[in-house]
Amino acid sequence: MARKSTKKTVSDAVSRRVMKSLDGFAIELPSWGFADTGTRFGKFFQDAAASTVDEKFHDAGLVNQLTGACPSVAVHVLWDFSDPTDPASGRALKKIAKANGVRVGSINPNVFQDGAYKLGSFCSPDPKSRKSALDHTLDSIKLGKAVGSKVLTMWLADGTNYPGQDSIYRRKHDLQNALKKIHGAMDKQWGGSTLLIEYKPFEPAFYHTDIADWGMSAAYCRHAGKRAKVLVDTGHHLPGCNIEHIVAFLLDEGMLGGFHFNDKKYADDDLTLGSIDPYAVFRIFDQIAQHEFETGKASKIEYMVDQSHNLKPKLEAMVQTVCEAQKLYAKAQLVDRKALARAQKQGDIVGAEMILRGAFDADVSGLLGDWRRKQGLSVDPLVALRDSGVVQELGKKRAAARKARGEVQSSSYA
Ligand code: PSV
Ligand code: MN
Repeated sequence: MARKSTKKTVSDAVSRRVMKSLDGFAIELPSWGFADTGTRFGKFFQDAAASTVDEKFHDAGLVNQLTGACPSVAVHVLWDFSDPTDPASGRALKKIAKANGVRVGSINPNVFQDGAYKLGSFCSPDPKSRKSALDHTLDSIKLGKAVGSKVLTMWLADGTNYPGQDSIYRRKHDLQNALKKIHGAMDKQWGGSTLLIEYKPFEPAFYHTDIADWGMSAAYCRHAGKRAKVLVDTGHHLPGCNIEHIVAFLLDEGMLGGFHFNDKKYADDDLTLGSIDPYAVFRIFDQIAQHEFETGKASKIEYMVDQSHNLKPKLEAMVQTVCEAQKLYAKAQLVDRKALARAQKQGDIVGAEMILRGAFDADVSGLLGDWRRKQGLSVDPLVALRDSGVVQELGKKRAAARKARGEVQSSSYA
């Protein structure tokens, strides 16, 4: 079987199907992805980085305008709400989102930053810290309702640094109880909402992490209740981990809730999607499309970006990631599922792999260009952004505004 180029082989019917599936492919942007971030060794500031909530939403709105694929923005409760205990601040944020042509998406409580969480949040040995984490999350649920969001995303930094530091059993039970209460509050107050539980193998905890992998996350979801689902942050896996297998397994269990997209060379969420291993991202989308093919129905999956990209210009990094996600998603829709099933049945390993590789290697730029033209967008949003000079303009404006506010954080690089 010769490998064929899509330009010649994609029929009108396939291209219509891919275009239709792109219509339904939305990716949420993280408000924090537009602000300056750093590493524990320091921060490198960018003149054009957003430093206010208005600026974050402005930038998210711009990425949505350029890509046509990002209608919502994930928010971090302590970083984005003027008063996290007051639902009125949620209503104010809703207005800011609307003014920028987007809406508020998933709500991320912050139970990792405060000194009270030094030994953990819901798992802390200190009941006061556990209570403070729960109170904050219950407030976050009220905010979620006030902004009209439907998703609460929980990520905990909880864990220990040394063997013997704490009882893993006690911590597990306290976390189960807290998640049950959170789920109960969502049930009562926030109809139709989903609780996403994220996992991470290490950092900031370096001996054990209370939700270290997808299996633990799924177990906590089951303890919490039906609306709890697993969130897969692509960066949060140890090297060599087969993420698409996890995705397929969770889908089959009805436990996959969503993604935080990014890439990594080692382990964490610092690089832009597909910058290291685009084939791995394609294989994730392939499993999702395969699940749809086998079950005849699409699963509800929240696609979100969560990447630190501390050196790339924020807006460019974000547009790059969204375009990369669309490209790899489109390629996965090209897999000839019936031919793949035949090859699998015959034990034709090479033939089956060629079907996948053929789709991955296919040139979908024409298809994506057609889709974008149909939406009235530029065929290459990244080039459009770079040609517009908007990053430089924002850099000048924001650097001047910071100076006027007396903030000294200019970088020698824009
Ligand atoms: C933690 O590393 C994480 O992936 C969680 O999703 C947080 O909400 C986010 O990053 C904060 O930067
Ligand atoms: Mn994440």
